Amino acid sequence: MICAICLLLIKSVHGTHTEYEDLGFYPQKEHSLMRPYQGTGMTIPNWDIIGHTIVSSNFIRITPDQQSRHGGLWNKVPITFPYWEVHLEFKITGHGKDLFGDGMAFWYVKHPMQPGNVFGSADFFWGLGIFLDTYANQNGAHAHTHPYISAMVNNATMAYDHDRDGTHTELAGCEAKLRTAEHDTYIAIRYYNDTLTVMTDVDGSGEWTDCFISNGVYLPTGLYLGITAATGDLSDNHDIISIKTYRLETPIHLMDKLDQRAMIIPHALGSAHPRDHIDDDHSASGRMSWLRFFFYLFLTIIVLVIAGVIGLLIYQKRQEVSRKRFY
Ligand SMILES: [Ca+2]
Repeated sequence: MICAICLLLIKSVHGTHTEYEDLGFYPQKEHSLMRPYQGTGMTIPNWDIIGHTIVSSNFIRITPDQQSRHGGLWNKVPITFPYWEVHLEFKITGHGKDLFGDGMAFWYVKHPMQPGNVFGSADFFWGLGIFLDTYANQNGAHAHTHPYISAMVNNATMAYDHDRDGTHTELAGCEAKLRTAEHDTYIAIRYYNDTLTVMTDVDGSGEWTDCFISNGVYLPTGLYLGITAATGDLSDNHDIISIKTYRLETPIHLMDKLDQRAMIIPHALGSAHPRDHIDDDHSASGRMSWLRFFFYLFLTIIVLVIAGVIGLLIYQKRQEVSRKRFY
């Protein structure tokens, strides 16, 4: 039974952000992270860190502003509810004026704590990745400029193409001037009713701005939240200040189907199909063999028609000869 209060218009206040949503927002402590980060020991309750990540009293530095660093901050507890919203306060800064990188990623994936080459985490992931890509690897080849935020939904079959900034597999994206020390910067990731919405507040306004809304996004329950970042030849400080996770009201029609949500294979109806050169060659050679087949068929018909005409002429000639002989 849905409690009456859950159906009320709920006002949610997130730091400086004030939102009115026709949704229930239920803060989830075990999926959130706020100062002071550390409990009684050196560990962070419910969170693990890997790589070059360090914890200070004011922020968690996923990578320092040094070359060839990678790090990660991973939630230890899987998300068990279908719909959620995460508000991430982050800061990307560094000594570089024009050249800096590589960026940061937000994850909702099956396998946490796996270092790799996608902003510090493993490729061929199972779930959702949101990339805050500060460096244009393929500069001039995109219709957008960097920093650029993009989303990718993967069922462990696709590779993130770093050299092309992931444009071949991206679900949606937006430009965002998210690299600044001037003011606080935030990103909100909402997954509700199989729709993925990403919003930013990177201009110090305290208001959310839509980055993109993508319908038809299917993500299972039981995956893990994480943040990773990486530097290469170029570098930046990639810092996390806070993570606030909310459970969103589960729609009534899903109440008796919650077990099935865990079985979903991650996919998105709006995803760009990965461009596979081998498949392209196959389809080209497929077209060629069809063309060849029709060419030979046409040639065979011509030959048969000519043979038929010649046969008919020979037959008529013989008939004529035999008639002459008869008379
Ligand atoms: Ca890039």
